[in-house]
Amino acid sequence: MRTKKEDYLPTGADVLVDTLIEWGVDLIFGLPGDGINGIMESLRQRQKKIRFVQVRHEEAAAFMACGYAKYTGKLGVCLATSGPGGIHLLNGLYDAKLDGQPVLAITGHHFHDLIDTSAQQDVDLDRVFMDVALYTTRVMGPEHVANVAHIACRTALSRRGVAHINFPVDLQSKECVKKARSERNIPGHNADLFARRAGLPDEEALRHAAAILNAGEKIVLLAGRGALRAREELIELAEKLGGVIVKPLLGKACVPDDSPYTTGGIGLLGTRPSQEAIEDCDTLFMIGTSFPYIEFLPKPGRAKGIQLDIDSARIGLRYPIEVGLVGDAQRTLQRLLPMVRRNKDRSFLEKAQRGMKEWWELMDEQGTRRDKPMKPQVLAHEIGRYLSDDAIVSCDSGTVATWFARHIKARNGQMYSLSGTLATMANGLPYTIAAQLAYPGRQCVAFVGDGAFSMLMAEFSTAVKYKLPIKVFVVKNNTLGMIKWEQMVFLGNPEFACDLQPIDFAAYARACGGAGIVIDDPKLCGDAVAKALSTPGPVLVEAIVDPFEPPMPPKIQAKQAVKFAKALARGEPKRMKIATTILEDKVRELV
Ligand SMILES: Cc1ncc(C[n+]2csc(CCOP(=O)(O)OP(=O)(O)O)c2C)c(N)n1
Ligand SMILES: [Mg+2]
Repeated sequence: MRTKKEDYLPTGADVLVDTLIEWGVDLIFGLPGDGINGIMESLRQRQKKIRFVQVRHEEAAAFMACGYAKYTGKLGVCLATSGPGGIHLLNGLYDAKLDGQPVLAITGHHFHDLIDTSAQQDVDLDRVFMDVALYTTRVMGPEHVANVAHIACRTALSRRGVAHINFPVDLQSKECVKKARSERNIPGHNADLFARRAGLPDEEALRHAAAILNAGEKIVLLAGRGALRAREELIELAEKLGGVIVKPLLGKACVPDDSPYTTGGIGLLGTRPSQEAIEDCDTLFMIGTSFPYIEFLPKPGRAKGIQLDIDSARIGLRYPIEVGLVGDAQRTLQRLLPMVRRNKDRSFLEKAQRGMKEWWELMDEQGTRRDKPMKPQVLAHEIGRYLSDDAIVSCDSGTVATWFARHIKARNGQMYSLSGTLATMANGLPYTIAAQLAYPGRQCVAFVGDGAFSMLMAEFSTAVKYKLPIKVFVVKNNTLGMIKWEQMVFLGNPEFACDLQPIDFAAYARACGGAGIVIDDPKLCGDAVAKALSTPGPVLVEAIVDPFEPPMPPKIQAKQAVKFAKALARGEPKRMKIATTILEDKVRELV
């Protein structure tokens, strides 16, 4: 045993963890296993500098890394053991890949000299991760670690995606010895430095874009996640152009919902004024968005297109644009603004504002209904009212995303996210845990479906373990609601295999050591939401809602109505209840 400090030789794992620390990583999400024991030991010894957060399922660790990256702009890091542990990470890593988030995944591998011998947990994760990762490599020895770790961190950050290091377990604990280095592997030739791009398009492209904007009369600014830090510039541009800001869901917080320049969301869970603005516009300016539902964009050629994106590979991805601006949204808009003239014709904007007035009246009507069973919109409406100005709200895929999109009004200073492009379930709770770890003083809220929550519900105990005062609203309709409606409305089929066996979520939360509250009365909902938000510690609210409330599209297409009628006629088991709920909603919209 060595005693003198100068005799200390770092292990391969020490080098990895020290490199992460050099890159400013202070949080790592994961679950131990015998394939990563060496890394765990290095983390144990460095607890003051880097915190390990233990999850119950590695998928959650990857979601946490992705959510952490989304909410902080920093590198998210997750760690899993060899074989099954690494495989569990995949869904969360695809979430990061598809939403362009910098995430580093570290996995263990078998003893280096047993790899590819059908040994236990002998899965070549560096090959498994080839599609999801921009950079995936296998460590060949402790002297290799610094080289690959620097590249992995830099690649994830600069190319905004997933990097992966697969680390054979024996090499993790092996000490670095000078003579083991190959002669050309001279130490000290790396830098833990990430240089940001200035991010500005060239002058000519800017002038071209300004000319198109100045010639346009009905301009839509489609502002996604890349526009989140360009709030003032977006508003100034909309004001000058008499244009309308339409927000794909990842851009929900780019301007507050009460801004007179926005018509809110787009797509199936968007607003009617957004859809009308898109249908009517002559110019479409896409800013930091790769909104994937192209059927909701103007028909090709109907509007002149401009696109601004940090990644030139995304320019022209969704629309036949005439000019592409490659750059940072905020800085590019700052350059563009002086080139843009004020549009005197305000009629396009004013029409959208009239539409929004009606839209909000409809949303308020839906959000303040007092009938039982409680409408899910009522819960979302009350959450929106009582959230604090610094709230960070995460959602899952499902009908819940519709209520989240329409009824929780984003305010200045808040943050909102969900799995945008992968549209996975179960990310909402891990995102919220990551948000709370990143911002201990802020209000972190999950708004999730019962189906999605139950996929990774064990992570509620992670919040209890780490004393994270998250607030989780589980929208309990005892069904995979979104799919039920899709089967009926898109395909004309009666619903099949969507019912969920009810779970007493509030009791579960208490069993985990948190608080569990049930809300089922719309009259008491506001008070209960306020109480839940102010209850210290982790709180789960089980909100029992009407399973028959449909997530209506902003405008129903005739073919959807026909399919829906067919589904009811073909023996939809709950057709009477469904038909009356929809009829009732429709009548309320009209009166
Ligand atoms: C991992 C995953 N599995 C399946 C789906 C397909 N899917 C999308 S929404 C949904 C239902 C969600 O149900 P729930 O969480 O209860 O929310 P609700 O629709 O009832 O509001 C399903 C199964 C998905 N998006 N992701
Ligand atoms: Mg559900």
